[in-house]
Amino acid sequence: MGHHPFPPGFLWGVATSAFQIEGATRDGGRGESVWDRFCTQPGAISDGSDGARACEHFSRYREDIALMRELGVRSYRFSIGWTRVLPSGSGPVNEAGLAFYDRLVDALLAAGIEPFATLNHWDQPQALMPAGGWAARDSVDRFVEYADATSRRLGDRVKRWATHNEPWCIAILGYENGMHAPGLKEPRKALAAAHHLLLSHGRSVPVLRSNVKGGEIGLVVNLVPAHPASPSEADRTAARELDGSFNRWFLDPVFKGSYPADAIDDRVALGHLDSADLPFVHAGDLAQIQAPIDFLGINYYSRGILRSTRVPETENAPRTIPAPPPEAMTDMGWEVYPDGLREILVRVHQDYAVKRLYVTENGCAYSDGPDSSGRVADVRRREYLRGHLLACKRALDEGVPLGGYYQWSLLDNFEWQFGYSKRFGIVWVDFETQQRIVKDSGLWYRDVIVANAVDDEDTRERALRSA
Ligand code: IFM
Repeated sequence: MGHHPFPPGFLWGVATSAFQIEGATRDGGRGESVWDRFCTQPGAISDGSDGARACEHFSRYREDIALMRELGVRSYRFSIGWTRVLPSGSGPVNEAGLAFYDRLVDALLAAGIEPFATLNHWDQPQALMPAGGWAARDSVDRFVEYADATSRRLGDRVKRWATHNEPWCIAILGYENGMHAPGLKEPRKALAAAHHLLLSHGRSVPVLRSNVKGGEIGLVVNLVPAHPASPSEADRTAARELDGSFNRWFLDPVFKGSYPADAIDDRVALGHLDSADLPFVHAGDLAQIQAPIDFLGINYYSRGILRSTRVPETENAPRTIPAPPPEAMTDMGWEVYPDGLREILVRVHQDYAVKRLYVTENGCAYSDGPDSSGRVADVRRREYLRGHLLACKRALDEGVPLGGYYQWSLLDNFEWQFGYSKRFGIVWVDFETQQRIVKDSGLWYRDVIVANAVDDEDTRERALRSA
């Protein structure tokens, strides 16, 4: 049996986001966000729910910090609700909103937990939508204004800041697929939105640096290892295309100062661009996007297996990819594939030479709830976490400068278009009573943190088997 120690000082964390847990969407002067509005669209959220109550973290944050303390987490990655700070997207800041984050940060520090703030976890002010939301260049200035106001206030205590969370999701799911707020299906706008997200990131880096003395500033992206379903050229092309549109479209501008040429050609071929001249890119933008950052946060959940649909089925049969066995799937229908995390960490390290990497999200949805004794025996989540932590360890052994791991998520919460039907927490939440119960996976994570190490196998189970 293997015992795998992690480096001293490795940051063991948990992550959440404002809209998914805070609730109190009409309290404390908060303004409407694009997700508040999206939730009112019939059919947008599968269980018809919204973020109005969520986990009531806005009033229960002290209880949640006590839970984190019990679990021994060293760092808490949360997001600031943009519309708590700037209810109408610009103009005077809402003192009550900033005061909430003051209290949260002070309570975290008093509990010995390092705060890690993300500025934009998808909740852009609805007031910016008439101008076009992220598809409009004006959003860049509005975001920098927000980053400035927030970091001026909290920068003396919060030392780790991410600008955006998963710009791919905001731009593509929000503006191209219509699955997320604001629910548009306009690929051209999606590409403009992606650019404005990246530009607002780059433009706020120097602002954050000047407001956060001795801070670490970065960006959080979700990445997917793209594997061809077969060695055929067509499938390899499909994998390259996904890698280009999903991964490199967001990494290359930040670290290389350019968009990937092959992925631009793919978009031209799809009719999403008229030519390789990107109309939304102005002179000087890419240099600003390339502002040096201190870390990249990587969110990893699963891999993609790509089968081309562009060649006749006879040449590339069978068309469909055999589904992994049910035990290898989470409730999201995502394959459990831990080595993809090692692969993506090593690849980013090799291709982009980032100073420091964090796994800023990793976790799984499983519906396990309390048994008659009140225990939540979520063995599948524990094994998911073990597999992915061992993948982190292999990446560290391969020289990746990995500084920490943030489990997604501390609490079961509002899972966007799936409402409360998908449970990602290591803490179970009864959304009626707001009772919290630490799941077995949470207790296991606590032991990992204490040991600063992960074992290949559960020692208690092994002892029981050999008894
Ligand atoms: O819940 C989300 C989170 O908000 C962003 N990353 C993926 C998680 C699971 O879908």
